[in-house]
Amino acid sequence: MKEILQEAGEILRYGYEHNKKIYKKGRVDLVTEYDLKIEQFLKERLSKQYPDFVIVGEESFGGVLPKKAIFIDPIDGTTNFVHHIAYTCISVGVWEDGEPLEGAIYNPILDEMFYAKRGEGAYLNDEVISCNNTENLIDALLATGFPYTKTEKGADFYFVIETMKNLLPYTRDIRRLGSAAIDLAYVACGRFAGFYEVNLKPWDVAAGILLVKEAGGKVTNHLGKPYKFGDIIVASNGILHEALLTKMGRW
Ligand code: 2AM
Ligand code: CA
Ligand code: CA
Ligand code: CA
Repeated sequence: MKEILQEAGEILRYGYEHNKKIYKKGRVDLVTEYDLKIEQFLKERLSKQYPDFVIVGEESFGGVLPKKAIFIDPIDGTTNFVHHIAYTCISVGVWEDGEPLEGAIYNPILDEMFYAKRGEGAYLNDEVISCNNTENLIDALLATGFPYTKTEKGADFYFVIETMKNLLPYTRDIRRLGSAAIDLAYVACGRFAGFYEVNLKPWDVAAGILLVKEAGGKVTNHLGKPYKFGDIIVASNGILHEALLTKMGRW
């Protein structure tokens, strides 16, 4: 899997340095020719390597979640990719019966390969990684993301504003890097103490969830219940998970 992501990373790195066709899927939702190219490349390579699994990719999702699925996000952080900001990656997560088995997140710009296999720990460029030991929110650097529906005063928008109001004064700071997969990888390697976001899709989190768990952290929904795709996601080093949930507010 790591070799496949490394090869896909070469396509991403080339696109990052060159002019590219950019399409709008929505008002602020971008897709480039490289999202499509990388998804195609991953589909071909992964379907040979994992013949029993159905590949579910952001740019070709049909609406059904198979029992044995490989969730791929060919470029997570497309807006960063387009604006030449280095927080952009390829994310691949292998799941069976609602449980993650294997996951990799590769940022080819920084050449950082995050990898985890169930029961075998989490790695960054072949070194073992673990979540940090931050105990108090006031010492915690957190990450979050904003949903696409940010102009409406709908539930998602309200969630963003309210959680920011509840958390920001009580933390070291909150980052918004623009790639949910990288945010989760950074919780796994201890750069962030926690991460939360509303309205993410399976391919955004499929690899990152396993990384955080294998690195000793915790992933739940906003109520502290086991995370299911579609829930608000809350990931942390585990130690400050309850404090984070409490301060966020129970939605
Ligand atoms: P994507 O790049 O694969 O679409 C972070 O909030 C998440 O939202 C990212 O994982 C990213 O996934 C997606 N995203 C990208 N551009 C966005 C935008 N302009 N507004 C909101 N979310 C965006
Ligand atoms: Ca997208
Ligand atoms: Ca994504
Ligand atoms: Ca994407």
